[in-house]
Amino acid sequence: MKILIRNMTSPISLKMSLFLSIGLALFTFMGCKEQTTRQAEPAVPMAPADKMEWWREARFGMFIHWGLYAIPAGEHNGKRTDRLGEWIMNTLNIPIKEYEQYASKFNPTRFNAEEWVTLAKNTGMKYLVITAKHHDGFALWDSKVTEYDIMDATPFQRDILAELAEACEKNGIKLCFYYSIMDWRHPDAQGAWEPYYQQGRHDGKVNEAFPNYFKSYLKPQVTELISNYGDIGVLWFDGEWVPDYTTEMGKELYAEITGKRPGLIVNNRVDKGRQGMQGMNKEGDFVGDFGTPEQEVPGTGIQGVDWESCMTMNDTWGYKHFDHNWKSADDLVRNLVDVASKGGNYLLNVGPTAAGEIPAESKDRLKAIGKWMQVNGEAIYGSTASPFEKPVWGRYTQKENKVYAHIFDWPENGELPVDATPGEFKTAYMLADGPGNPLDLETFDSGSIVKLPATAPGDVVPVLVLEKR
Ligand code: FHN
Repeated sequence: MKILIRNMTSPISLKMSLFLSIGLALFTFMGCKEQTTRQAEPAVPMAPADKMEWWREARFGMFIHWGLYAIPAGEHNGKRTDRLGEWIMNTLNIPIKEYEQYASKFNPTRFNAEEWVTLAKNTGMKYLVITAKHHDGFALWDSKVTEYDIMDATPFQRDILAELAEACEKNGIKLCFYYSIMDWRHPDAQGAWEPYYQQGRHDGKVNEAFPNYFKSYLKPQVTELISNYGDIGVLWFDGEWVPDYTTEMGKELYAEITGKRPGLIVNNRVDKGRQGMQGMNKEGDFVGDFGTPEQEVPGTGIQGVDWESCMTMNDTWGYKHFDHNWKSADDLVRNLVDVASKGGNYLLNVGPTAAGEIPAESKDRLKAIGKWMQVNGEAIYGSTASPFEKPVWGRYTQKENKVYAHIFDWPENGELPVDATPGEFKTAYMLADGPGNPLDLETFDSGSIVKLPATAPGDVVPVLVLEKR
């Protein structure tokens, strides 16, 4: 059975809204009836018409992997990990007590929420997903269910998430939180036989204590995140693969979260929906509002559901001081276009340093992308997947009465073959030049040719607009 990921026609969303409206009606009735005995509970606000609207319009967001792992930055006691920076506790088998020492050293005095948020905004990103708690269990906010957090365990003692919430609110950026279900520190979340879970190394024994971690720690922390930081946009779960976390827990968590915050978007990793593949598992009924292919752009997108491809700029999510394998800004722009041409969102990662700075290499790339987005953002925001097959020279996106041709390879003869039925398009022009500079558009039975300007513009991916009649 197809995955019941939320979309406008999926039974789950129709059932959910029916359930919510009956629930709301009952709630209101009961509230009135008992008005004399107690103040009616505030009715659960209904999800907006479609909670995904802002997300589909946004198309482009910033992922931030930041935590204690930025201190070792890939190297602990002189030993380097060749894996992900944020996995160092696990890949170098650092005992919990030893790793915890990093908390007393976490003092990111150069952290400036306004700087990070305006960098995302100037890049053309519309939302920001930060690792509130990654697998190591350290909380970047003042959590009431643990001392292992930024306020109680570090000399920094500032609520990072609160500062980001203020900066996001001020700059019109949607703040979103990443939360890891897997927790290498909490005593009830450990594998039955080893201090940490490793993919595929769980011995199959059920960890009887895990439900307690789920109920008395994970849920209260999630409630803190969705209640204390204003109008957050997305709850981005991860680490769902641990065997002790069940699809029943996922469904329970999804229902509780969306019951409290009907407008909140939750990714498919709240459940077991991506098992076996990074994208969407078409088997079984899983909950979640969008699919999460990672470090890849699915060849033809993921049909029929919302999805977001998350990607690093080098090879690690969390900062590693010796990872210099940076993707070029041009490649990052082409990735963004590729994802949008298939109807997806692009979540591009930065891994700030222990001092609280986004690496210069990341900032340089973000500035270059921002320059491209300033000219061509119209072809990305609110766009939907190409109406045509992928052309040899680039990609298409579409929005309202326009098709956008993103030109990766400028034709030497200046003639761009475009898919079109005779008479489909009334005009063609370079987005950068505007409709006042129309180009010759010749239509034949087999398609159309646009005569491009003699020299390719300097832009990494020039965009041609084809306007429908
Ligand atoms: O294990 C994590 C990893 O550290 C990183 O957070 C990525 C980002 O999506 N998610 C998991 C791997 O799938």
